[in-house]
Amino acid sequence: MTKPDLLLVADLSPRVVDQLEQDFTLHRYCDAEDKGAFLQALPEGVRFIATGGGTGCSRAIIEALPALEIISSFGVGYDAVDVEAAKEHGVRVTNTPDVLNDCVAEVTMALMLALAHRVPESHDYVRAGRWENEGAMPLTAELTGATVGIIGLGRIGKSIARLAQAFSMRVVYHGRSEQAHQPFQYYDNPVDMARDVDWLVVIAPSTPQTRGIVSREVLEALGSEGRLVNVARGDLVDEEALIEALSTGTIAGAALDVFAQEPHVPEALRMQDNVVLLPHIGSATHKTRAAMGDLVVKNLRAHLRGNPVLTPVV
Ligand code: 8YV
Repeated sequence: MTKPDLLLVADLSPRVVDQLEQDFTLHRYCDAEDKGAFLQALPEGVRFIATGGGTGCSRAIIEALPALEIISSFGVGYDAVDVEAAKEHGVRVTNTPDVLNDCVAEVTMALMLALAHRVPESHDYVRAGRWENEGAMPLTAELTGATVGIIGLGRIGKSIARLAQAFSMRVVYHGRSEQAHQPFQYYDNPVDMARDVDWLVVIAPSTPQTRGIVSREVLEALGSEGRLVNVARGDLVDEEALIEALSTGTIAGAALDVFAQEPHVPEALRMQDNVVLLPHIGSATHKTRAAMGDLVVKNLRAHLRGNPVLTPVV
């Protein structure tokens, strides 16, 4: 029996590709030099797409495939998938939620601990032999007893809240609306919340409503003892305003896993000494990436067999 055709829009891991090849004939759009010609040369009736959170799927691709039924996207964030186009054309979209909650929450705590205790600089200090020659490092901050304000108390936000509580932090949050049955104080306004917290953690999806939510005004409200952590998407933070706030001491520091133009990180941000910067590794462990990849495959197989998909967003 011939296998149905699947367009591989992002180059997913060998583990995912190997599994997909069992059920589908793969067309590697991700490797095509001339994308337009590649789409035109596809066999008729492509119903399946696999892609990744960073690459997503454009309207042009969706509209080039009139038989398209499902886009299975790797990653919980699906802001790079043109969801409006998918809806218009009756195409299902799935993502990979939940399986990455613990990992992203762990990386968030790693960022907070690294920034508070100046772990990267201290590590470099010892390795460079400076401890012996120059004496002790300056004193640092700690998490215990501090207040953390979470922007986006979703599934990952709640995992972060639990870990923060284990560090004896007070947790408050801002989101679209107040959630029933949460023990944490709610703020309907990010500026008011920023004013009251020591740490501001961003873990909301990128939507027209959240883009730029960490504005100049929010950074000013966070203040000279406040620290920003972003593990969501770079476009939630006004990066220009952040660079200025870090240079002028408007805030105490920032720990970032995500940036506006990945993998480009502006030099003015890289040169700050009050930052901890990671290359978008929030979910990048063997265990979590395997679980995310398996979910991409399970959604496609479920749809192929006429079963409900596991994690639909559209
Ligand atoms: C992935 C992410 O690194 O899940 C997400 O939304 O940002 C990360 O877990 C990314 O999606 C990889 O494509």
